[in-house]
Amino acid sequence: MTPEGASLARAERGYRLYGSPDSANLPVRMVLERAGFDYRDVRVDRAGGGLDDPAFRRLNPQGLLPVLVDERDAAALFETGAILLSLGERWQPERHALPAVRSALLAWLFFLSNTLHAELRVCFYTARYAPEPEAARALRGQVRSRLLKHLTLLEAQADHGRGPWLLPEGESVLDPYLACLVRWLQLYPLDDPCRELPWERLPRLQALLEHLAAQPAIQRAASREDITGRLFVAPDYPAVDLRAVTG
Ligand SMILES: N[C@@H](CCC(=O)N[C@@H](CS)C(=O)NCC(=O)O)C(=O)O
Repeated sequence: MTPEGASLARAERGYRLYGSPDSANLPVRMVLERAGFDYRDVRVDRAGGGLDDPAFRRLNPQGLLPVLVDERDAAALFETGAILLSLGERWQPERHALPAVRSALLAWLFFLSNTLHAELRVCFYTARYAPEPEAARALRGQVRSRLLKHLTLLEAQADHGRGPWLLPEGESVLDPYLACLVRWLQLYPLDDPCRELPWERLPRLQALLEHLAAQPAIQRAASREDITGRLFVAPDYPAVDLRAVTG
């Protein structure tokens, strides 16, 4: 096989990750790096209308990041939770096959996706739900107190005494997803981030986040999105002009 043929064959076995710095593609990238899966990036120009591009909408009709295309069969997956489930099944097949572990994994994955992530989106895009500034401020305040209650539930789940992961059986796709959600809560929206979290009431989550942030694969994923410095606890912004990138 020629070198060109070899690299084509490699690319065909891998994934294509559609994303933008520090967007919902970040936990997907962390799992891709952690699992050692082959993938390449497709940068979507959020500020330049990339989410409305007809070719992108054919991959995700919602026009949201992330999208992951499996180049083995050209199948496109959207929704962070669905993508993570599919990667987790390939990365840790035994864990995903064990009924008791699978139940906990699915339950917490859906909680992260349809409760924590969905409510976080209300904080990011509050004007879509409450166009008046006063109402928007009040709504964001209410959602934030709910988010803190959700973190308390996650703290209790992490209190199993078996290590710094959400599941007692060990690391899973849940940990990077949770970590990125907690990161974004502290950083976005840019004009009203929630910089102070009550870490004294969240010691297990803090330990989990610090353990994850120390892993080379997680740091590699972050730096591929221009993120360096603190990742999850009192995190730093990416080294890009976010207003120019996200519009
Ligand atoms: N439910 C979606 C939410 C993803 C999401 O919020 N993506 C953001 C990037 S961080 C996005 O594309 N936002 C553009 C918009 O809402 O217009 C998922 O889990 O994939």
